[in-house]
Amino acid sequence: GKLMGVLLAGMVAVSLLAGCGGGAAPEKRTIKVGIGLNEQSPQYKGLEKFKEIVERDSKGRIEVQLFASSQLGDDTKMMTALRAGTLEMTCPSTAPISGLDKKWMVFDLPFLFPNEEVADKVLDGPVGQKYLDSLSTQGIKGIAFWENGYRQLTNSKVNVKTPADVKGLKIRTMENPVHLATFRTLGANPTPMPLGELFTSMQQHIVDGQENPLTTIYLQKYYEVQKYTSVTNHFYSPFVFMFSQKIWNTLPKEDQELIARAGKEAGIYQRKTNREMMQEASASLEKAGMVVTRLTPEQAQAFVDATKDIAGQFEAEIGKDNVQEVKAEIAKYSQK
Ligand code: TF8
Repeated sequence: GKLMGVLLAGMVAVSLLAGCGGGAAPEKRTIKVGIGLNEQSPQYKGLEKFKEIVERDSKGRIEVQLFASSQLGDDTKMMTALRAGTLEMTCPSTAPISGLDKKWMVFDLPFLFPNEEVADKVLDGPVGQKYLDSLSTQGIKGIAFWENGYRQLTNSKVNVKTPADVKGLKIRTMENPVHLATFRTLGANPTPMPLGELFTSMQQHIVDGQENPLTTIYLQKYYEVQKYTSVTNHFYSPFVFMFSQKIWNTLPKEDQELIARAGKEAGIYQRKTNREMMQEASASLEKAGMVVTRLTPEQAQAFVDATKDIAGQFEAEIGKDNVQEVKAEIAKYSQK
């Protein structure tokens, strides 16, 4: 009776003290995450997994709020918000990261990664980690590489099978010098613009085409305004799941660890989902009325040959060592 009461009171006092002292119980907090793609995308499915893990493992103490479809701005704008500390997280392609640090252009060189398994090994290995870590000098905490994936070319005018077919086409690209140079080399007229403006631009024939992974072409309904998809695999786009360094620095270590772990785990799920959904996308596009063209090995090789000088052209800007290092990693993981 009485003794129990005294003991309980003592325990309450101790836990209250602990709550106020140096080892403060972590506060409640909200993490906002913005992305460019819509809620059907594999990217969003990855975010839902992230939310599930963080909310479960923090027992609801951390709430994760998701914003799709460029509601919070395009990739570049969201990265600016991360750097300013006004948004916690986003997940851009590597392409716009080159606006902060040119060495990131290395991942967007044409026909760089031979397959997804090698991309995983390079990006999840020490070299990928080095790139993630280097973002801290830009005010960004790199959490993990996720996958946007191999990019394919769509347009409303011609069934593209060879580099010559691309000539004169107005193609929307991301804002990345390597992407622009690659399409210029192919004879296209590349026009960079944010993804949020793309659908309307194609509808109004401001551009003839664009390039994105098959899932995006399908889930963003580009088939409504595009006739031809050519499976060119010309770039492999990694995503980078990232956090505001400014906000990160205010988090207790246990929250940092939870977020980093959840971001990596969600990334494994996101890549898997991405690859599964990619399997269906081609048939779905055909059902929706698009002509989907798979290139013969000779046709595919013609695109590789036409863009083979791009890496050399950007070697100085990216840094010769950086290009060599990434290429050596790819070579290492490619042989088996
Ligand atoms: C693009 C990219 C985008 C993604 C997304 C906005 O073409 O592929 O779909 O970066 O987060 O802009």
